[in-house]
Amino acid sequence: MKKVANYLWVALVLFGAACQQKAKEEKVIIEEPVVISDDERMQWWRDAGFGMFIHWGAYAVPGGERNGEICKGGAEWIMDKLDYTIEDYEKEVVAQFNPTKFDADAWVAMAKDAGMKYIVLTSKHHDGFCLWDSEVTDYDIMEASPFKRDIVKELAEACKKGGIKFCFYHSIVDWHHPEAQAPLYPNYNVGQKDSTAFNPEFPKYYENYLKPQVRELLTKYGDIGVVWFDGDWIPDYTTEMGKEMYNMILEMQPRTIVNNRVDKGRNGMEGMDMEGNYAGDFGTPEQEIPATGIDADWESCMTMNGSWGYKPSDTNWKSSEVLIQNLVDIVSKGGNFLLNIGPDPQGLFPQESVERLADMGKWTKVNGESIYGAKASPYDRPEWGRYTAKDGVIYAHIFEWPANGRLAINTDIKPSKMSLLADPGVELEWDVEQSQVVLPTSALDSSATVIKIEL
Ligand code: FHN
Repeated sequence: MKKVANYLWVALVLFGAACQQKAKEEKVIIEEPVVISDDERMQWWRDAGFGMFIHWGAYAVPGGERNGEICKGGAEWIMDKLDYTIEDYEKEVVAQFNPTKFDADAWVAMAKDAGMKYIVLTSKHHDGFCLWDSEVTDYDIMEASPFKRDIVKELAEACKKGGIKFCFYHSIVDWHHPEAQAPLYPNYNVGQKDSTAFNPEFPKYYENYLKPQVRELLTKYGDIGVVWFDGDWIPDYTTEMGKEMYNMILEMQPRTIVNNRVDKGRNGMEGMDMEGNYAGDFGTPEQEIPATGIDADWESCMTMNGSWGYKPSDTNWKSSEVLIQNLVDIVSKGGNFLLNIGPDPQGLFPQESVERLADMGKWTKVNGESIYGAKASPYDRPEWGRYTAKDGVIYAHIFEWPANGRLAINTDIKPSKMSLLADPGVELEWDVEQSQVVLPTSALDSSATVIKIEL
């Protein structure tokens, strides 16, 4: 009987497997379109709070100087500011770009150690030179420079390996592409010289060059966290183009985030959109922090000295303390901080940048709980620093240590427990009458000492 049962069991199992196989062959699996809510798409970025901007390209070779003349402003504008012809720029700058010390893994390690959660690399800046192996042009790292390595590919792979998001900056302005040049201005897009003039060739550049290059960047290098457009100001680029570009990106990678410079809504350097219906997921204040909190998604981008591109003559470096307090100020107002590095022509971060990244990393390792996933608090900004809030906890960031060792906090805050993120084992005394915290005699971190206030 047992043997018969066994045979029967085997027959049943074989029959079941055959039915499953048949069902699979017959079942038409319809891929449901990926529907992701904006909140779901934005969540990692909102929680990240802190990213690295990297302005790097052939402009690192002159470093803002040509025949002894210093380019005013950002060194990445040298082609325009020091009036290179396209031919001279190709010969004197692009053909000399050979950053043999470039090490993507080392860059990612420094970003992670600083507490940065994403990297935005200039794939192409206004000079039009492409840092990836483009099928659309030979004016790229593989053909026009002696380096012949795909920088975008190497950094995208290093980010994936390192577990941080890879994002790219892309300039709408292009001073090299023949169709982007206007007969009205000898060499380049009219946009940066005469913002009223139009370039009749621009629509061809948009269709046959700009969109195809954005498509190939979204096809060749895996998941892209953010597409960070720039150069939205030129009159040739229209809001219709911007909206079409935004939709194209989300069709290709539905989880990608796009800044507001994809369209025409940005209100200058303060970076938020004007009234109206514009594409783009976050505002982009540049070199400034909004005076008050903004109840919308926004990211302040800033340089460490005064130049986005490598500029050794610019020694006006912000201190680590200022950079840490900028990070806290921005997160306390509901924004992200995109802090820039301008690597040198060998592919190395300037030493001043390396030191500041290390200082920020020391601070975020101890106090990151008050930044990542934290938001603006509902309380008025205190004189002595900033509040952030997360999961029912308030974080008080003390920039100025009170001389009397007692910190007046907002009377609406009703603490149940208070401790120092830098010394969590010590519970702080709370003077209910005075609504004051009794502090240690001196600050644990001169940039910002953080108190965790559990309500
Ligand atoms: O012209 C660019 C500049 O070179 C730099 O890339 C900044 C960074 O966002 N954006 C433009 C100036 O607003």
